[in-house]
Amino acid sequence: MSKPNLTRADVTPRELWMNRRQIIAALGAGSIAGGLGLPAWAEAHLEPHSWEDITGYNNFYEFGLGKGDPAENAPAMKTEPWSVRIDGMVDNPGNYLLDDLIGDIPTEERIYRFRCVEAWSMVVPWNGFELNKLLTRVGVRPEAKYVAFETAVIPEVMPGVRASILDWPYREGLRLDEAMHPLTIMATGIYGRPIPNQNGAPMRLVVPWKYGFKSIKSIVRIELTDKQPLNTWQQSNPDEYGFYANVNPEVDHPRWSQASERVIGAGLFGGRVDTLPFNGYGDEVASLYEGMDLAENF
Ligand SMILES: Nc1nc2c(c(=O)[nH]1)N[C@H]1C(S)=C(S)[C@@H](COP(=O)(O)O)O[C@H]1N2
Ligand SMILES: [Mo]
Repeated sequence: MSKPNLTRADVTPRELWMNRRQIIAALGAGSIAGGLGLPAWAEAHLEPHSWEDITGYNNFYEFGLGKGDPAENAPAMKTEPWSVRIDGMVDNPGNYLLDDLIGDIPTEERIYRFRCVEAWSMVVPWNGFELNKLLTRVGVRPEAKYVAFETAVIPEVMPGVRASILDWPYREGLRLDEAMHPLTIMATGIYGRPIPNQNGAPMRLVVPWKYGFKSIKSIVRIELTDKQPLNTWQQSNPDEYGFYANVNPEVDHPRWSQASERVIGAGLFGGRVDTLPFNGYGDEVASLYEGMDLAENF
């Protein structure tokens, strides 16, 4: 991964660097994040991390526990063709080829801070589309209250699956209003390139105000349901990981503080910063949790 004495410009191809400058200029004009606007602190930290950091330091336990394991092992996964099963409380259930499901939905760039429950963070320039577009397309029935997701299970190329580290498939879930929120995206690219396998190709969820484990990778099933889904990390350790998993500096993990985070990368952008409620997206999402005790619903 990145070497301490290099700047971003040194480790990133010039065309990407130039794009980043343009992105920042665009941010000033308020054209990112669908016009939602971003808090001032976010602009200051919105310099995206390098391609090397984003694609070389990963959590994807199907491919191993080490941060470098996904980059090493995930390229062996075949992502074309890819099918996604849509089922439960939807008007148009079925097994869809990914291209048929999302092929003509336009993608846009979203530069989001990404905060892992392990207390590290990065800034990632995703390419993707709002999940609500996909859900609207398949037709959510009125009785649906939650969305449940599952990752592919391909033991031949997934050493972590063969080693039974967790109960596979990896599962995640959102309340329907969280899933429909304009900040919630399906990502299919990073830096304008197809999303690498280690980051969750060909399509992964990104929910920027929640801990990273909610952002499930390499999705093969989306189910609309009226029951709160049991997500993999809650299932494996309910005292440490909940369903909501909203970034919250005031609720510590039982084994470490969540008050601050280590920004991945050396030099200019490395270091520790305070963690913000909802990862800095509180203006947009805090109202979703009005009246809820977020220490209890961690
Ligand atoms: N299927 C699957 N999705 C997953 C994970 C995983 O192990 N398996 N790890 C989660 C965790 S803990 C984090 S922090 C993010 C990491 O995403 P990144 O590697 O793109 O930074 O993916 C999440 N999605
Ligand atoms: Mo994570």
